[in-house]
Amino acid sequence: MSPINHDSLRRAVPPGYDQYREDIARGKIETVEYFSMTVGCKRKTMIYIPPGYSDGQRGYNVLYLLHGIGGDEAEWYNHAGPQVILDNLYADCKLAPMIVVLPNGRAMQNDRAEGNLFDADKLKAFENFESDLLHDLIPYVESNYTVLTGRENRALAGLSMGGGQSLNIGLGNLDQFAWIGVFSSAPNTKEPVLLVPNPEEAAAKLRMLWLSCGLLDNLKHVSDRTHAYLERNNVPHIWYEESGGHDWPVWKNDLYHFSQLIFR
Ligand code: FER
Repeated sequence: MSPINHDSLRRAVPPGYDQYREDIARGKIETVEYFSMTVGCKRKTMIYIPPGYSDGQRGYNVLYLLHGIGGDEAEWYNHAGPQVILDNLYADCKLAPMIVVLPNGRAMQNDRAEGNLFDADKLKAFENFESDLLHDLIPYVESNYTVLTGRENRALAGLSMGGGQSLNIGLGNLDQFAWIGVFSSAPNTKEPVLLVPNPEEAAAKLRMLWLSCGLLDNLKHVSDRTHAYLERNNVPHIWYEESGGHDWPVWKNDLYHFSQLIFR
């Protein structure tokens, strides 16, 4: 895979990609709870199960899709209707079989997006999520759904704070994730040299690293810095600068494209 810059993808979104279609099979999206040893309480996550899912089947890949600083496990659902975008893609045979887990990435007792979202303990909770994800949520998902459990069957992606988490956690745990998607990553993103201390290893292990950001995004310097380092150190990635700002049309567009490229 070579680094490519293709803003033209933006134009490739077909009209109606995010509109509810009457005549197609539907997946199911619901909220479930799991016990987190990391946080010491039950935590909520949303989960999208694709049309045709059945326990008897061989197993599904899993995409963990993370929210931003102002959100929680329902942020994607409330703003983007991911189940509509994904149902439409399944109807057009454009997705590999996957369930999509929409966790709450603020791993602390009160994980609601309230008060000052930049409080130190709340920012720390976005770091704590690494342990919640690896030791609590993934085991829960893998013991309650018919999913495949190899690194090549797991993707981690997210927007803004969740994009930073996807880089920090994903690149820090390449034995767990082969596919990483980063949409408009926030200043929680580690410095490149800490993120990828061993570029050769990252290049060998990654099946795909997608890095995108809106050209009008005030946080674009974070993505620029990451991209420049990856390029300089020959870590293949898709670099996608797109029209738009720090906003939902950008992230919906990213989900539409990224989801079609994983688990191939
Ligand atoms: C910051 C600016 C924005 C920051 C985080 C954000 C941790 C997150 C934005 C988002 O998730 O939308 O300085 O620092």
